[in-house]
Amino acid sequence: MKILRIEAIPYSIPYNHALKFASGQVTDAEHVLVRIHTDEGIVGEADAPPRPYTYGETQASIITIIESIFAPQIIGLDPFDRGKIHEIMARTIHNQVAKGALDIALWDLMGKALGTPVHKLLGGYTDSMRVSHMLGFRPAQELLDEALRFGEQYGITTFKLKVGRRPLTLDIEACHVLRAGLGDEVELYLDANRGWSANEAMEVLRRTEGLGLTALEEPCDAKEAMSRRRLVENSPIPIVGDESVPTAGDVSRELLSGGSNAICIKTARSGFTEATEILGLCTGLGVDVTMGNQIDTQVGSLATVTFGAAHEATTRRAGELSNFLDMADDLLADPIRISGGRISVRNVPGVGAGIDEAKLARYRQN
Ligand code: MUC
Ligand code: MG
Repeated sequence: MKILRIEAIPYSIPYNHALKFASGQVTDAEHVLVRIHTDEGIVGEADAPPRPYTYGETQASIITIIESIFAPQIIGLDPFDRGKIHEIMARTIHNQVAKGALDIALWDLMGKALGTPVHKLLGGYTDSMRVSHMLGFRPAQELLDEALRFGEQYGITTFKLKVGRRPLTLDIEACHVLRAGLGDEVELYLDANRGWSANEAMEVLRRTEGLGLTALEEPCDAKEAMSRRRLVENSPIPIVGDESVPTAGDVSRELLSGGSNAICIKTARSGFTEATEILGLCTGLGVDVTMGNQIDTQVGSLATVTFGAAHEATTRRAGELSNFLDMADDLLADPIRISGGRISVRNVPGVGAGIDEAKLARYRQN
């Protein structure tokens, strides 16, 4: 089998309300649908969500890097020869989301060619994941209302609260209001997207002591190495590396330097191949992992659950799988359902992200 053509299709779907966090906000899913076509008519697909405030990639940069750098070198290769394709992609640094989408599209292709679901190819540990929902910046009472609604409607009992605001009291109050309103059984953890200094993060941890928060993600920039290490050493809860660890090399640097003691894996920026390397590093070292959300569509969320459900270590914690619920529409022909707080993998060949072509035609931008 040979790769004939690679498409990078820009599309835009609005959000019902903006998702705001310390490093930016999202009002529209201006993403890129990547399609790898083969001479046997099998097509592999994946979603690429540009996050300029996180990785520096834009919709235009993802399309350009795929069309002008990667596609000319990859066309003609056998999609099963992933080692060759990864060697080509590694010659260009960064561009993690573009590379991640190409990798997932290759796995989708292989699954389709083998007539096997990709969650089975990756590990086949289980067939669903518990869902964690990410709450963006909002006044405390609105956050509580949203969490209660998601609990009632979808059975979700784990929430990640976006923090990193100043004054610190905004987020401290939100933590107290959520804990009081949701009760002790609900899991709550925080993600500051580098919004604070390490010392500010320490203060927040002191002033939320006793609330049973289970983790704090990217409290400050990991480049502030000394203060970050001091925070990790003194924090009673895990300090999770997210945007500081898109590659396996970044993970080893942050773990070895003491910048993080838990790791967020995101398939959107690591694909399935590098996510597997990262998972191996973490399980080998005894480091906890979470399956994170790159503010994914349903196509991206399906990729996350496909990887997450395939391994035991990634199912210990709830995966961040539900932010597509904030979108006005999506591309999947058969929408994801959240039931009893869980999302299931798809037992069809590939990843199972069948695209509704009419919707793609409506939202595509070229
Ligand atoms: C997250 O976990 O940080 C916000 C920015 C980004 O790149 O991902 C999201 C969620
Ligand atoms: Mg994060």
